[in-house]
Amino acid sequence: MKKINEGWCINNNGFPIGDAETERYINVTPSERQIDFMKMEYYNFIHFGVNTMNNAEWGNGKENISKFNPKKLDTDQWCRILKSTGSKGIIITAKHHDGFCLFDTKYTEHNVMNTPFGKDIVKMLSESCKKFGLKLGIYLSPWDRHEKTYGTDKYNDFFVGQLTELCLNYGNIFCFWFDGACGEGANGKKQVYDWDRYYSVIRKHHPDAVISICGPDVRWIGNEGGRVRKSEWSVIPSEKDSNEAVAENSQTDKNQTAVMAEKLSDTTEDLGSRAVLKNYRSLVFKPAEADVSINLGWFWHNNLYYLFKKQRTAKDLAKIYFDSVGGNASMLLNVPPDKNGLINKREIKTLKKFTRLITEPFEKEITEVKLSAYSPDGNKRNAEKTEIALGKSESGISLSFPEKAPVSLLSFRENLRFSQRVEEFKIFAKDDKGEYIHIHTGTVVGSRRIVRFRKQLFTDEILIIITQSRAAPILTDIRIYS
Ligand code: FUL
Repeated sequence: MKKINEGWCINNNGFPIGDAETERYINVTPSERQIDFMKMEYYNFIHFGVNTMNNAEWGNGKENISKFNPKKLDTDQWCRILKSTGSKGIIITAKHHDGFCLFDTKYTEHNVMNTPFGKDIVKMLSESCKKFGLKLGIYLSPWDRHEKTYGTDKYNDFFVGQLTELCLNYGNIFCFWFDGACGEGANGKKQVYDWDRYYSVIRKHHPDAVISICGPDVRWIGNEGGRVRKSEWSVIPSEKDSNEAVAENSQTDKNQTAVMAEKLSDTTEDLGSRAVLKNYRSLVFKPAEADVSINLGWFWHNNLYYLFKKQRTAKDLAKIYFDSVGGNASMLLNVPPDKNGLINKREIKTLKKFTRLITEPFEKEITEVKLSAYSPDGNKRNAEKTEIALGKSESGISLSFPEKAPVSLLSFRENLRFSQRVEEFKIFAKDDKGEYIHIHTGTVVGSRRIVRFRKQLFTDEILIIITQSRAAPILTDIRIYS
C-alpha cells in the first residue's frame, strides 16, 4: 500500500504551525449568532416595491403610490415555493432606495398603508414565514431618496424609528441587511449614518440577528453575480470590510446592475491568506455571503431586455450554490415577485430545475462509513464521532466502507469554534491494487467544503489529507455520497 507521506504535521508546505503569528489568526473565532447564521447556508431575497410596478431597478423617491395594488399578492405562495427549494429564510426589501415602505410606519406617509393595497406586506410575510418554518430577514435601505430629512442628523432619528418598528412588530428576525449602494451625489446630500446607534437598537431587540453587509457580522462577497473566490476566508483584516470599503465597491448608478453582476476586482481576490493577514494588526471573523438574482435585475421586469438577454439558467444557479455553500460562503438568491405580487411561472420553472440540481447529488449517502484518523505510515486511529481533531502525527482522515461503491461527492466542515485552520487539502481514492490515487486538491474548508468528482469513482476508501493548516485541523460532519 502506497504511503501518503505528506501531512499538515510533516512539512505543512513549509509554513510554520503554532507560532505566535498563527496563534493570532486562530484566536479569531465566530460569535454564536454567526455560527447559527452559517448553518442556514441558503436563503432568499425578495425585491418588491414600486420598482416592480415601474419596470425599474432604482426609483427616485417621487413615485406616485396611489396606484400601488398588487391584487393577487400572496406571501404564502412565496414561502411555499421558496421552502420547496430548500431555503431557510427570506429577506424582504422593507424599504428600497426610493423610500417606499412595505410596512406600516408612522415615520412617513410614503408607505403601503396609504395605497389601494392597504396591507402591511412585511407583516403578511412574517406570518407566512412562521407558517412555513422560514426565518424572516429585513432589508432596510440606508439611502432614502424620498425622505426630506435625508442628509441631516434628523435622518438618523428617522432611520432608528423605522428600525425600532421593524424590530418590535414582526416577531423573530434573523438578519438585518444594510447595503452600501448610494447614487451619485444622493440628491446632492451626504448622509453621515450613525451605524453604532443602528446596531445597538438591533442588538437590544434581536441579539441573535446578524447585521449584514454594512454591518459587523456578514461580509458581502464583493459582486452581485454569485462569484465566489477559490479560497474564501472568514478571518480577514477588519479594514478590508469596513462600511466605507463596502460603499466604495457598491452600485453607484442604477444602470450598473449588469456590471455589478460580474465585477470582482483582482486586488480583493485574496482577503485572508497568511501573506495578507501578516500585514494587519486588527482581524475579524466575517463569513462571506454571495448574493445573486435569478434574473439580471433585482426587481421583476417584463421587458424584452430582462426577459431574453440575461436570464440565469438553473445550471448557472446550481453552480453558484455549490461554489458558495460548498466553498465557505452562503447563498442569498433573489426571487422577485411579479407585478401581481406572485412568483411568476417563469421563475418557478427555473427554481424547480435548480432544486433538482442541488438536491439530487445528496440523495444517496453512503452511511456505513468507518472514519479514522490516518497517519503517514498507514496507521489509523478509530474515530467514534463524525468530528476528528488530528493529532501531531496524523495527516488526514480515512473514510472506508465495507464494499466498493460509486462515489461522486464529499462534504465536510471545520469546527469553526476553533477558527478557520485548513489552508490546503488533497483527496485520494484507493484503487484496485490498494494504491491511493490523488484525485483532487483544494484550499480552504471553513463552514463547508463540497467536492464533486468529475468522474464517478468506484472505491472502498477515500482519504482526505490535510497538507497545510494553521493548527491541528478539526473536521466535522464528514459525509460521502454515491
Ligand atoms: C444593491 C442595490 O443598489 C440593489 O438595488 C439591490 O438591492 C442589491 C441587493 O444591493 O446595492
